[in-house]
Amino acid sequence: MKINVSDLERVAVRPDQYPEADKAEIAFAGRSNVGKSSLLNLLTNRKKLARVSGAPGKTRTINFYIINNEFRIVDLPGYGYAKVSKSVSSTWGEMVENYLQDRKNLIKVIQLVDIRHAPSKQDVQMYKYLKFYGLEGVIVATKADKVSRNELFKNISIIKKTLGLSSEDIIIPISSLKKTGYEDLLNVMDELLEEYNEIDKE
Ligand SMILES: Nc1nc2c(ncn2[C@@H]2O[C@H](COP(=O)(O)OP(=O)(O)O)[C@@H](O)[C@H]2O)c(=O)[nH]1
Ligand SMILES: [Mg+2]
Repeated sequence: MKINVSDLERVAVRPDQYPEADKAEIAFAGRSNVGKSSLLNLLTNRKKLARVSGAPGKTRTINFYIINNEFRIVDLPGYGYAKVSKSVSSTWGEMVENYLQDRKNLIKVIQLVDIRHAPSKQDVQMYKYLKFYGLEGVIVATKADKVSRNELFKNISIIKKTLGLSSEDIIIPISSLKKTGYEDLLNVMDELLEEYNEIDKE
């Protein structure tokens, strides 16, 4: 798959603000600062589609990007930023939960984790949560340029173990800085969309 056209279609905090559920959606989730915006920009080949931030915790909305006029990439607000207040973090939970639990056209949530660190408690919680909704199974290990080749294999096995990945789950190391690994993710997304369209036809 090649992404030729992409645009921010909608910014939402409540379900009544979501765009119509007429197109397949693939969402991206991960803690603040994991590299979600950078990855979206890499996939869409746009420098400033999603805002890359040095200060974590800025995105508190669900952003819907329309891709090739065919499907959507949905940027979920980042979790796990220490400095947010209790009320902000409960809004976060409600916002994400609302979206995940009854979005009919949501086909998968790509979960991002930093390749340098063992997944946090919240990463593990997120994986379990996605599993509950049947949306788990594709993990991106971000910032792959920050580790050596040896470390890469070692850290991937730590990530698999800590999250409790199954043998069918896919984990893809990507560097947005070096622009490596993203073709594998685009292929996975392509397959997911094909599956969805096949089911749709039946
Ligand atoms: N070295 C390196 N830094 C990255 C990579 N991806 C993101 N970053 C940096 O990590 C920080 C957070 O990135 P951002 O995309 O805004 O993360 P988000 O909060 O998850 O959307 C920024 O300083 C980015 O430049 C990567 O692949 N390699
Ligand atoms: Mg971001």
